[in-house]
Amino acid sequence: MRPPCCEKNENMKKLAYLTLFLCLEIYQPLMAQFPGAVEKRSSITLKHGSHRLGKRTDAAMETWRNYGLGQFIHWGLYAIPGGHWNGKYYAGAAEWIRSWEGMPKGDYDNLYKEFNPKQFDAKAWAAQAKQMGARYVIITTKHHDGFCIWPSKYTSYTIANSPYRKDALKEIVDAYDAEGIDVYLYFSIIDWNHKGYRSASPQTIEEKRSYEEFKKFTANQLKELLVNYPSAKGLWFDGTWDKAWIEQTAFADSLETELRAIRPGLIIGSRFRADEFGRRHFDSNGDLMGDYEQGWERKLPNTIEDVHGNDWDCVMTVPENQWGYHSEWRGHVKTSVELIEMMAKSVALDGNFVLNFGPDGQGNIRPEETKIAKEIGEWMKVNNEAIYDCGYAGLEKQDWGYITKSRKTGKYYLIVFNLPVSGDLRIKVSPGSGIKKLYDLVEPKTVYNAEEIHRSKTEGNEYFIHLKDKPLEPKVIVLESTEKEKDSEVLYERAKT
Ligand code: FHN
Repeated sequence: MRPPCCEKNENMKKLAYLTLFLCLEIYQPLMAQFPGAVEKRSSITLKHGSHRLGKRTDAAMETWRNYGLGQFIHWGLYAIPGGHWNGKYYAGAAEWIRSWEGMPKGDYDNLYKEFNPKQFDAKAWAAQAKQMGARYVIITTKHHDGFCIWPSKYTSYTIANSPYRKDALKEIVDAYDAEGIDVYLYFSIIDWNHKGYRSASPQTIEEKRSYEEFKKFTANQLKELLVNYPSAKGLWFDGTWDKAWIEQTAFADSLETELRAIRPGLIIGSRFRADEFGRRHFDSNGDLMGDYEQGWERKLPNTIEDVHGNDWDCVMTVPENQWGYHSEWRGHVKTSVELIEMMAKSVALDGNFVLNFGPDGQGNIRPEETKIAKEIGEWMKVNNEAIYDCGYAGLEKQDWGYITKSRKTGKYYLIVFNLPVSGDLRIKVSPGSGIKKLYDLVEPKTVYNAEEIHRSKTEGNEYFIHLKDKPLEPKVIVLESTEKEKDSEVLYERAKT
């Protein structure tokens, strides 16, 4: 006879096996039926989580979504040392030089006395951005060093106290507005110049008191920016990863509400605040916090699944990791073709691509960046239709490049970067639809032979487009598709699978 405790253990084991069996039997076929199905997310009641599920559909956000290409500008005191100080080369990001070991903090903090960019011409910057094809700009109003390029009344560490004296931010906003380029204000929550700022959680009464002052200061500056620059369309936040800031859940949430009330339609990304469990970008239920995902910095998603149906932007540097001006770029410097490819990939995956520029201490945009802007601009001049107002096409990704689709006309754009040795571009259209017309975007007279293409059609709704010559630059082919064919054909297609 077995002791009762062993019997109990046996029963427990049986129950566990039965549960596992039932799970595998029921759950697996269910998941196989819905391959895209995500396991059920938790649904914690959150006070400071996401305030909206799904994409924003208002006009301001529609405009944002359709930009395609933007420009980022990092410009501040760090442009003066440009990655060097007292003959020493600092390899790290130039805009962080104040914090690099060996850099005398006092020297840096006095640089504002030298900030006098004699060659700064906001109109020339804006004209160059326009020529490149940028439809929005994100400008650093204040980076981590705390120096403000607008005359903030809440600190003396501003451009008003530099020899330049004038409001550079206003000059920039006015110049970009005049070119029809929407302006977004970059703002760093990290502020190395403010006494109350700290990265670790405040502990003592004094630390807590001064951090409260810092919070008030931050709120005042943000409201000041929105009031002083009423045409700005949004705020681009940075430096929000500190523990001290993450803990300010309720404060940041209510500040965001206040900022949105000041400027209806204001666009804020996912980098501003954390939920009550300290989760950033996505709250504890996995929902996006903010109007678009702001986590794609110097990297791109690979598949449409990676962006979870959200809006997003990618911010990219030309060299490896330099945002502010560094007089000596080392390592790989991206070419315009590489950057065009990143832009095409971003748009094909429903995002915007934002290219960074770091003007020098005199206000000049460096020649390498000017060259790249010019080359991208030349490509955009003739191919912008494949980028502007476009997004994910819903078609299978192909190795030769990227496919975008106009949200306005429904046309598809095949952006070719790597022509296969066969010279054939494979394209798989949606079930039930076909190809009405195919032609080169640049030379619309080059229409591809419809009959030939139709003859190439496979059972899997794939077509093969033969290109005689290898394109010398990223080439765009426009595909106009037929409306969905008769229902019976669609059903037939489906029945075969
Ligand atoms: O630390 C900054 C960095 O200097 C730069 O401003 C980038 C731009 O997205 N953001 C921070 C790092 O995430």
